[in-house]
Amino acid sequence: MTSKDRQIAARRRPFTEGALTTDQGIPVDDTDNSLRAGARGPTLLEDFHLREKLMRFDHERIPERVVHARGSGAHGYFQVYEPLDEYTTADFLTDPDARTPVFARFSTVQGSRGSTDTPRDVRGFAVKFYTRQGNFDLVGNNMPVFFIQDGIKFPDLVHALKPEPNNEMPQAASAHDTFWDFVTLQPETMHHVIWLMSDRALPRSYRMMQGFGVHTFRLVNGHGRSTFAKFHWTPALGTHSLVFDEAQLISGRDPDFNRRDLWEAIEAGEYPSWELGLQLIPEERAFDLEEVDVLDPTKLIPEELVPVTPVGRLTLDRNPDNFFAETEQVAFCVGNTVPGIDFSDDPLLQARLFSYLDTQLTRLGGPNFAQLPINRPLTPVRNHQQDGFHQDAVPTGRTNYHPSSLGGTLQVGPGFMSYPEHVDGPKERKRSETFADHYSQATLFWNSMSAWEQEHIIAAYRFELGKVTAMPIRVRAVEHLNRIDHDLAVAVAQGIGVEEPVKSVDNHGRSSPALSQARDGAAASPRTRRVAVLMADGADSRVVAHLRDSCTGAGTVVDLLGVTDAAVTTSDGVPMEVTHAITTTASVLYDAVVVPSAAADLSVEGAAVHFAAEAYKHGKPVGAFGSGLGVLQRAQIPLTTASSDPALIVEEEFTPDFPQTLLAALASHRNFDREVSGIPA
Ligand code: HDE
Repeated sequence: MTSKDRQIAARRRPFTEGALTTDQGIPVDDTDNSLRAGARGPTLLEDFHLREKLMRFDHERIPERVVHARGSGAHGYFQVYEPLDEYTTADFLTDPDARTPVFARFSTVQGSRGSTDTPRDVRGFAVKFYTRQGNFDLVGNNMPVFFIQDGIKFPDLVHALKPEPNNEMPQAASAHDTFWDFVTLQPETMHHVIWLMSDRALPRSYRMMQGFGVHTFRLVNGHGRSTFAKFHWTPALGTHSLVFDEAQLISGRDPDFNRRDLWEAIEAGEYPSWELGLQLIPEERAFDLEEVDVLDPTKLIPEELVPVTPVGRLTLDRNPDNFFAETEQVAFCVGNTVPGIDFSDDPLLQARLFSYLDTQLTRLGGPNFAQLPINRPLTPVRNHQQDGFHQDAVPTGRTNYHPSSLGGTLQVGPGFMSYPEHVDGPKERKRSETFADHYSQATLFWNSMSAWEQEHIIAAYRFELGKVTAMPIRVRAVEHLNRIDHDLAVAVAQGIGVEEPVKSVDNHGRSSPALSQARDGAAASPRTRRVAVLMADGADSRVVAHLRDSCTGAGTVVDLLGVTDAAVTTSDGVPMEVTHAITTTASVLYDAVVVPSAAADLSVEGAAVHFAAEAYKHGKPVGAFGSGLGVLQRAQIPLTTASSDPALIVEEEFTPDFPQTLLAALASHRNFDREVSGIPA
């Protein structure tokens, strides 16, 4: 057949159903070769497929979020336990049969979209509820307070926190001069800063962190009665953190650590869930809360003062189909609210009501972003909004205004009604005196920490301030710490070359036990925790299988790691596949490590010894039996402390109790007391 005949035959072929097309729907015969004048000749401008393909590629990026750029999302649902009509008319909070679809996005704050998941940072916890009355967005964080009291300071805060403008360093880190310069000049930040220095800034998993609406909101019931409310999310798996050394190592080993964790858990059917709780404060009580103005977002209301009432459950059960279309394009807005949920006069919240709607104009390229599938409410949208970039709908008819007598009039009301709060006051740029105390709650937080949590906080301040080059900033920071707690200030000063301060204020001595993560152990479970089993030739296949099955039976993930990727030859000669070679992974990607007995001596393998030593240093459960003990000895793990260390499980030979003890240790997360007894993380 000549080339002309081949052309004719090809032209006569019917188009293939489902074949690749251009954006205009034209089927394409070749997407691998551009149109050229001869096989070795120049490319022709006429090639519309090439031009379109490159044009689309050239414009794939949109501006990343100015804060919270790096995030991961998932779909799920929310269900309220009991009707909350006493407090609100919000449909999704009053009908226990309503299973409200949601999309949640978790994020870091400082870093760019491609930065690591595990910096020391606040985490965003934003949930879009697609309710039967329209979208309600709860755009919160994993810490219950915020740095500043007035939204007008937000650009200053974020400029100081982000990489410095002259050299765009450091990425995703608050440990630099401009951040500490700003916060030490703006003492209202001190409470949030101590949270940032705590392990709360290093969540083990998005599935294991709390969420908070931060501001006081207002619930309004059918009689028009308003109750102030604070929103709390409590994770079913308990609240757990990494240690800082580990978090930094993970940044190199797996920068997608939290993203992968969320994705894999959902893929495995281990659906993360959180209980929604409310702190409900009748308006009349709002002014007698000791030392707390409910409008001040740098303060929390201690749970001991106003308990958290559990009201419903959020479950995430579906990963996005497309990261960009859903996780990147989702547009949260604090102002997206439904009848029955209203705002308070918190000046930070008020500023946010502007900022979120505004930022999407640039980020999503115009005013029609609510039409994107992920942002669309489930309820019909009817209004006279017109035109603009990316208008997706085709409005019909002549009347695009209200009122009209030419037909097409839309009914208005009943609908969202703002709470008729009485306001009266002179126009002034002034903060309330009830916002003036910047230290008492930082002290409350410090007093509420366990010994190991306090150690971690001191180490974090030392690390962060140790990176600050301007000595006066370090000195100022110590002065502030001295007003929080003298011992804390002295411990930090000693680590950063600053003179120890003289005690100036007495610690008020109050604490709020609910703030400590050490208290959370009871809620913990080994489910979805990751166990590394370090394998060597000659391991007993039945013992390893028993160990693995007991652990997976309790919902943990077990990886068998070999010295290489090759299968291990077990004692009965049967090959046993390994998941990875030890050298392609790291202890920081696991929650526990076990070294079973084997004929081959694993203690001569540096990578295995390092693996066990590092896991031990990070407070993780470490177990071994038989010859596996040699690895722990070589790692200089003090085996004699096993009787007082529930996370150090060592046995001369494997017993059926071994997996149970390991699982119990995993459920308790870590043994951080190891560090207090002299081995710092
Ligand atoms: Fe945000 N914040 N914020 N913020 N924020 C944004 O909105 C802003 C604040 C929070 O996963 C931006 O769509 C101002 C507090 C989360 O998409 C922007 C102020 C809390 C997310 C913005 C605050 C938050 C954002 C950037 C002070 C916890 C990520 C991109 C007045 C209660 C949402 C965007 C997502 C994102 C402004 C303070 C949480 C610029 C002006 C307090 C979880 O609009």
